[in-house]
Amino acid sequence: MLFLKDRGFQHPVASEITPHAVYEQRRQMLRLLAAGGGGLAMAGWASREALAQIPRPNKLAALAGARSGVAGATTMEKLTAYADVTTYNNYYEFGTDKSDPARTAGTLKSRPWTVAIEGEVKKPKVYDLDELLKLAPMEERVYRLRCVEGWSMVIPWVGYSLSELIKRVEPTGNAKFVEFVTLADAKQMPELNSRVLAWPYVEGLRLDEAMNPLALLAFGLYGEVLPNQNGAPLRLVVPWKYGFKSGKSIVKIRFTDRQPATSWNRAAPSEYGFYSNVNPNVDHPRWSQSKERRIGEDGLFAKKRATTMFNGYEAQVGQLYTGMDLKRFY
Ligand SMILES: Nc1nc2c(c(=O)[nH]1)N[C@H]1C(S)=C(S)[C@@H](COP(=O)(O)O)O[C@H]1N2
Ligand SMILES: [Mo]
Repeated sequence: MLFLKDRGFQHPVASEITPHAVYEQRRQMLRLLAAGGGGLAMAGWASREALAQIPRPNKLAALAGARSGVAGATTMEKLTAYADVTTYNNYYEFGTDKSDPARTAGTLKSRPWTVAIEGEVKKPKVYDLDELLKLAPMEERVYRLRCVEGWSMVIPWVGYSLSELIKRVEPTGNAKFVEFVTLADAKQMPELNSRVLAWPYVEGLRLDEAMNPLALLAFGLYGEVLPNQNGAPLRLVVPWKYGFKSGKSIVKIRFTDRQPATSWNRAAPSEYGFYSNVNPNVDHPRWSQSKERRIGEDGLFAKKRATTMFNGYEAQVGQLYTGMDLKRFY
């Protein structure tokens, strides 16, 4: 704070600062730095303080993460407000309206929790959540999340690369795909009796996609454990793919030699393929994918943003798809 003052920045008195406002202020500084506005001392301050100290909304248990060293893992774009991240959700097990999960997911029991690792691995194992929380150092990653419906958010996740877990269970030579199975319990999830999707919600990745360091096993956001509606206690975040590839509340990870049958692909195969990479050049059969609405920017004069190839992560993941026809493998 003092530092900001010394540099002549305007800021409110401490008592008026919400954690989110402090966070935004620090990020503003980082953007200035990135634009060449600061010196070396500032850069040191920035990396030590600004991204590693995550102000919390003070609702849930703290879960801190150090700034990630993974290339491309932290966008400097403005964060989507915590209130939006936690009240505008897709979690169909808790209702299909965006506002449903925040209201109804209180019944999700996120502890005790286990994740079974099965299939083509040398070390199959049922991990307890506490073991997973200590498996690798927690990192903060600020990812864009782009839903296939045409909206996006910028969210500071806390977690570590999925590859950390994959390395430890040692996939066999037959492992070509990874299947993610999420919780399906009618006692905890009000919509499980509905036929919207085939439960459990299943998603999948090719093994090399799952090994890409950007594929994140997330346990928290905004410096706290995940709210239930965002997929407590752990979920996947695959930032270069449409949001539905990022399964919430994962209970099983299965390594297979065959491409998994995923829930959305089974529900509407012509609309939702296995790959589902964000691609402004391949439209959804019923709507364009070339633009997106950033949640929180939906005022009267807000312009839609251009959707970018692989959601802006092309430098990091483009090589995974060399030679593939992305219109065919949508
Ligand atoms: N189990 C489960 N995971 C899910 C979904 C779901 O309905 N059930 N919805 C997906 C979709 S469509 C999106 S856009 C993201 C939304 O994540 P968020 O609510 O944390 O922004 O979660 C994905 N993961
Ligand atoms: Mo989505």
